[in-house]
Amino acid sequence: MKRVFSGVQPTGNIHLGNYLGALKQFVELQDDHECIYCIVDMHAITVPQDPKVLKEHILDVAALYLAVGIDPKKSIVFVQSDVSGHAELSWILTCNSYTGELSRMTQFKDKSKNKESAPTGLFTYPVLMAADILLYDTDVVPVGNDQKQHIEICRDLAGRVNGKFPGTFVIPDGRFLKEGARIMALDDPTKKMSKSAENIHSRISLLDDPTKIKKSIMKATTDSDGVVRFDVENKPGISNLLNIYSALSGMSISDLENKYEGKGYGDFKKDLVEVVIEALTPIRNRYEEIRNSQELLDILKEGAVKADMIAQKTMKRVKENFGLGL
Ligand code: AQP
Repeated sequence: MKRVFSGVQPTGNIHLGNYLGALKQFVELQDDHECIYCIVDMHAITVPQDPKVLKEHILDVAALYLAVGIDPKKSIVFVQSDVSGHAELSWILTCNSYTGELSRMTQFKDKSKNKESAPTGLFTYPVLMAADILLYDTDVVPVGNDQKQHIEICRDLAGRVNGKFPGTFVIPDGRFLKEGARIMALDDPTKKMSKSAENIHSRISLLDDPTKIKKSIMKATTDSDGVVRFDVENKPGISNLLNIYSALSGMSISDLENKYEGKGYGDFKKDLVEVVIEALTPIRNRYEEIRNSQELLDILKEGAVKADMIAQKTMKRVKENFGLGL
């Protein structure tokens, strides 16, 4: 069985972008892959975090993993900082990375824009992400397509190390979906939907109640043309809503275009509100059941033990190949 690894940062509540770009794939892959899903809290501290809030967000993301359908009997679910191999391997990879390639990462450029100096952790974020993936001899990494560049640098780093020390790493492949691969912000469809954006109506979080969902969708930026048609270049707002509608309902974009031919954006948005509420209600209900349970803590504890066993095996091989330790 091929091994799958992926993670989500506990930087806020998971939104439709995270769900459609990444989590839906996590669930689909469980049946015929060996899956490892992580809550990447060490990535979260690349920007300042309130420790109490961070702790809550770790549990929120863990509960949402389970609520969307990740099954701890099939998949390993754990918190990144509970397995020390991530930080260890990250340092070894840092010593094999170059400032030039890291400066080209668009996520770093975006997050450090207009700052005279940026946190080093933000700069080396892709190296830690490469360590996360390579630590588990991962074959497949399901992510949204905003992460394409990070998967590429992970592959480059693994290939570079293997060039010096053959057989050190398995070279992973990214897995990107077509629909939902990149969900854009509702208030500005030129930017990706994000957990940390200030405007709460820029995103739909999986825990939003029906009133909030309705408000965010009805307020979503569209255009003045009034035709429901997929055209990312000229109609990014409507195209983004069509993407969401299609990914959640299973209807193709062209079927949706036909369905709303001659109808205005009002009708289209009203139906989309229903589709989103129907998809998210069971997730919210399941989340409420498990968020404060002992079961959740036990799953994370057990997951960390299992993940650590795999990580230690890899670290032994890596350290031996690099000539580290005794
Ligand atoms: N808008 C998006 N569309 C599709 N996929 C997305 N992902 C994130 N945003 C979108 C995918 O979700 C997974 C987890 O993302 P993450 O939390 O590790 O980091 P991120 O990409 O930085 O997500 P956010 O929501 O934008 O968080 P903040 O605001 O904290 O930076 C990844 O697979 C990602 O591709």
